[in-house]
Amino acid sequence: MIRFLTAGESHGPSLTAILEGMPAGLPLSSADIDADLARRQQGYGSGGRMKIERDHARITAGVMAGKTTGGPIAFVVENLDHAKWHDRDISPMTIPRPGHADLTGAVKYGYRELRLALERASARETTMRVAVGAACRKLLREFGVVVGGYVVRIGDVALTGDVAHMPSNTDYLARFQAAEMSDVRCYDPHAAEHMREAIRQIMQAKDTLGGVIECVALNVPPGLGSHVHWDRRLSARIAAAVMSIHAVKGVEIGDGFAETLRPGTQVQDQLVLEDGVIRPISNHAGGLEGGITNGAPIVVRAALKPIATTLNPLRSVDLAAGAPALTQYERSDFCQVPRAVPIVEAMVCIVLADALLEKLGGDSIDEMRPRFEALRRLRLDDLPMDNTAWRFGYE
Ligand code: EPS
Repeated sequence: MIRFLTAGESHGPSLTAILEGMPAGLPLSSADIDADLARRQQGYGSGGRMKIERDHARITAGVMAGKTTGGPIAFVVENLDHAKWHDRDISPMTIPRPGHADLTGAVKYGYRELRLALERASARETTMRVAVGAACRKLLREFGVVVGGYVVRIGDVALTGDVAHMPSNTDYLARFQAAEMSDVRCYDPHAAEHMREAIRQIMQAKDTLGGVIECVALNVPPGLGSHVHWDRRLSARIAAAVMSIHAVKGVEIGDGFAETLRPGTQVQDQLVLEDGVIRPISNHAGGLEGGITNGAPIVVRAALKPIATTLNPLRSVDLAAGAPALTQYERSDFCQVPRAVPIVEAMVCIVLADALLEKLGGDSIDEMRPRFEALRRLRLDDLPMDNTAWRFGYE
């Protein structure tokens, strides 16, 4: 339902995105988009580029008189740094940085200069993911869905939560708000202090540090996604979308890998009936069972590796000289994890908006609204069981 493309190089004149499939009648302005773009620019451990850019999305199609028309929406963000690159003579880059797309991009496209790979592979592209995600976030908000996130690990400094405690929506909203006040986007001030120190030390050591981000979607109705095909499972769609973010090397849903440490009876979310509504007593599944939303908060974690560009050089090969060489430094972040929180949120918003549109259909917000109200929930009344025997057979 929702499709998008981005175009643009890190130091080219501008970045572009086209978002297709948004229903008509959604109020949308560049201020909605810019708020998330600004969040993507902030975070301790950023490199010098963020001091240069003031990312602003110009909406050049698909929104008229303040509302979406149903046509493709186009966003343009200028690269202010382009002024310094325009018509500049470039000394050839021939030493690939391990972990970046320099070498693989050259193998794939036959580049005779590695900067061509760098320019498009740069995480600068995530600006447009965030722009598209902000529009999808606006759609989700119309239906009460809230998506937020925070950092739960930087290097070996982890936020240790109480696993037995199931956070309420209020707890999650408080976490989102507190994380936004922190320059490492961690809601716990004590852990944030240690994370900050770990980033400070890594900058001093001329190295880089990765971490883990947790993203949570609240008030998602049950019944989005499907168990019937691999590519309709919402868990798989979320994982693929988050995995597509630069430097993400792992994605977990709910307790993820930790579920393998416990027996089944301690992993499944047991059900109780309260006032005619079926409720799980825990949320180890992270809001998804059988690839379908179950109405509980969707909890997604993304593991980001440390950025590949390091001030301390790494061993590589000069492809022009055909000899061993050390990497040369390109301006970069030291720890991108705090800045990447809105990027993970954006990809989750895009997938959830897509799944909501798939479930509801409709070309306008007005068409979607009554269909949303009529969705089956976890009320016993919504789930009438025939309670009659039937013969298992096909003809
Ligand atoms: C980024 C812009 C880039 C990098 C960074 C993210 O700008 P520049 O190369 O001019 O400094 O700072 O990209 C990477 C760290 C990377 O490895 O691709 C941005 O806008 O987020």
